[in-house]
Amino acid sequence: MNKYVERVIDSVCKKDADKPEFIQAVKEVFSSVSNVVDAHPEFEKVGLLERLVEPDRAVSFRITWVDDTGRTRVNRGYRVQFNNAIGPYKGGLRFHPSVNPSLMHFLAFEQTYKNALTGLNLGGAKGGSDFDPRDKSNWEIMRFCQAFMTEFYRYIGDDTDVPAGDIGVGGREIGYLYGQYKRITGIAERGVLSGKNLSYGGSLLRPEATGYGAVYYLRDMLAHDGRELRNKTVVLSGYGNVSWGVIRKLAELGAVPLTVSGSAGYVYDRNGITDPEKINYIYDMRVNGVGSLSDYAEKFGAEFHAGQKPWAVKADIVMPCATQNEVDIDDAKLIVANGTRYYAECSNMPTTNEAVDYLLSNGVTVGPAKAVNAGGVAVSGLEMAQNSMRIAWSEDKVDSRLYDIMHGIYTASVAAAEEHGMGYNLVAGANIAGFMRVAESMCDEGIY
Ligand code: 2IT
Repeated sequence: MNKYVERVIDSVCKKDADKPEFIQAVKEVFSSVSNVVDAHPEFEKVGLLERLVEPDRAVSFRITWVDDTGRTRVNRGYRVQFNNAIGPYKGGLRFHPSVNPSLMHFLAFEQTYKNALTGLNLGGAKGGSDFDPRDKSNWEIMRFCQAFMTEFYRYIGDDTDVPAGDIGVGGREIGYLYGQYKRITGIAERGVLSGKNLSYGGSLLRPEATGYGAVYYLRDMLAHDGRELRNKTVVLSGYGNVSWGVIRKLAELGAVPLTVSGSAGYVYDRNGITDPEKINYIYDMRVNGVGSLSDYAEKFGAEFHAGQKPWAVKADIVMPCATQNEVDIDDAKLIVANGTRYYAECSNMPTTNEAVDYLLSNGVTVGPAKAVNAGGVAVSGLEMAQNSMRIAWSEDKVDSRLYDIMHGIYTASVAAAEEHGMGYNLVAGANIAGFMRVAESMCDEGIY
């Protein structure tokens, strides 16, 4: 590996020893760009890599709110503004008990390269809170969002930093956050948040965009080998927004999604999760909190496997859609043993580095998260564009732009890996293509 790359990775391992997810992400990106750094000795002169592993700023703040019983509750909020070389900071907010500084650092770093890959002018950030929305009432969610924004408003703006949703943050939460932002600032600045509902400036297809984009990318992965999605079986995890969009598009294109999962276990539906009744059931579970995965199994004659992940189920394609590090080396061995040929990461860093290496060295085509799931933030970028022009595009227009962006990411990744002597490698290609865009902008903008 390039000596400069090695040195910077070593320094991150020391300086950020308390941030394991961040270290994992830095190693993944930087090991892909070693050949690129060899070819650009000027990067070391301007301290490019040292600057790329230090966020512009990371804030944490107290969020105080009152629950339905009148008790005062305190949570911690975060925003890591990692890099704005190519545009305003952009990235989701996650409300989940697992949120901590390591996860925020990693997600904001990852977002920087993902956003660069879209070809839009978006910098990288991530934020959220350790707040657990699961057992909260609607009014508790509203008061929490208002309390969050009461501190958070000072860090964001439509040309500064534009948050959106992520795990635990959807249209309802974005609405409450936006309402509070407007109340504090007195400005109907719609472009300050994306993922808004349609009623006040959201974009058509933003809710579907991450899942649809992932399937467009997957289609290119298969087309590379002259294959089609029709009748291919797919194992996926999660039952959230990403899984929902993936399942809808797979069903539309004639593929057969077999599984969904949650913390309680997974459902294996041999007949395929393809009819609207099944898909709507899963949607209602998440958005309206009705039903459960075990009830799904009973209602639709499927199997429920309590306490397990779905990776033992045999399928042509695997698409993790739930959360970070949900596929480890033992899971990767199951996936290879099942004869799976295509693996598309839909959640952020679902696979440990060791598991990715195992899949790649066993001939599985791996689509990396920062490319596969970039459709969500891409349509957030399109939402910002519509807001700034004060118009709303048709669904067809958004969908065709989304398709073009995903296809562009795929072709740019293939070309970048080829160009740097790494063959057909979508993981390395995405890292190189995203990295080069950020690196070039940073070199153009001077040392700071
Ligand atoms: O991980 C992600 O890319 C997101 N949660 C979406 C971010 C966005 O700004 O739409």
